[in-house]
Amino acid sequence: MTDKDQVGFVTMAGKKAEGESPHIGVGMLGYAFMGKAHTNAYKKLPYMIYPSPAVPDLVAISGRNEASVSEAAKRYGYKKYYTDWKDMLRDDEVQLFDNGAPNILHVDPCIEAAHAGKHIICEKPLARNTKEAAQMLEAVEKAGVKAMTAFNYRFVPAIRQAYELIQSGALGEIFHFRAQYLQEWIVDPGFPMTWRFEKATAGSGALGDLGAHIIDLARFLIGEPKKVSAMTKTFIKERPLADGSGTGTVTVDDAFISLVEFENGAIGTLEASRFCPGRKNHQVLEINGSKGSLTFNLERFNELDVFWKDSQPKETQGFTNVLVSESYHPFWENWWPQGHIIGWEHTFIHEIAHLLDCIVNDKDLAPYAATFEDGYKNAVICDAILTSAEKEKQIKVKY
Ligand code: SOE
Repeated sequence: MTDKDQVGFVTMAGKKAEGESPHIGVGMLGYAFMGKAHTNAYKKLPYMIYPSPAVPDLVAISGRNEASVSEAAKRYGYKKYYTDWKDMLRDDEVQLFDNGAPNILHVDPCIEAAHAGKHIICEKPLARNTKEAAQMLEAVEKAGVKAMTAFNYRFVPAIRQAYELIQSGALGEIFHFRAQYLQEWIVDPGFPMTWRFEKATAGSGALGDLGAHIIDLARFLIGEPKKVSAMTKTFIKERPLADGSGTGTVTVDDAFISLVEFENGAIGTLEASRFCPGRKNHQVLEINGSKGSLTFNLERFNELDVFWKDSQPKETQGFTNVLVSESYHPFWENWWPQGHIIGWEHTFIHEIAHLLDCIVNDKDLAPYAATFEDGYKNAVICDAILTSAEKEKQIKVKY
């Protein structure tokens, strides 16, 4: 028996021959946007990340509608399909549960998966609120499974590079973290009701959908927030129902803006909205420290702008645009020659490769990936932002 065999769940993984990557059976819930993005990563990973920490086997996919889920199984290459996620979680071939379902379907399936001893990757936001997130965290801690919250932007090479620079002290004392996550796709009042517009199904609106990402990046890059004060706004309160039978009431925020004070003394702003015509997937970060500044724009995925205060004569000082695509940049050892750029889909490959490595080699997901604890803390901050907006006062973040 090797050391790896002792690591509980790894014993469940298929092949163990010398020099051969173990196999891990994947069970996916949901087949829409995130189901597709994650499946794409499982398929590419074994031949792009070499040697792959593990080879994902697409065991099963689940969803309520049999016609759609069977078609998805065929299209994506899953061996089986289930119309009830509970049946999928009873399948012994499934070792890793991937939850790409709408927010309302995060809590029960993840808790059930933990009880069944499956490792988990769950889409963000981890839960609709703090209470659910706490239950999920407790379940995975008790089960001792690896549990990742899929905050994929931690796996953008330029963002990991920013993390490394900040950790090394290159930016000095951090004064500011400023982030916006702006999109345009619901500005049309004719855009129909979906689960994303109801508190009961989504938890929150732009806050949980987009804000959760920049909250996670703030915690990853800068540290823990101490206090928040915020404003939320719902611009369009009634939307047409998708079946044309009338209108439904929007019960979540369309946008939020928050001021944040961090434990380390930095201050910042966070803003998210899906009402910004012209902004497609505009996630912009700026970090200012005593020795320099960094800025990143998701729509310029491969680039990081840096300014070093004392590195040049003042006459030629300015922001430098760095193309993050060298073999020595984070994640790049597996990709193309310099300048042959990568994109959004690759964040999922990096994220899942890390998860598989942590599963088969019993490593910690933190600090590089968001755990369920990070997902829980994120939910606490989202709830603090909502409370602040509702009560019109500053709220202390208490985990
Ligand atoms: C839609 O607003 C969305 O797809 C989010 O749900 C994702 O989390 C984000 O990465 C991109 O935008």
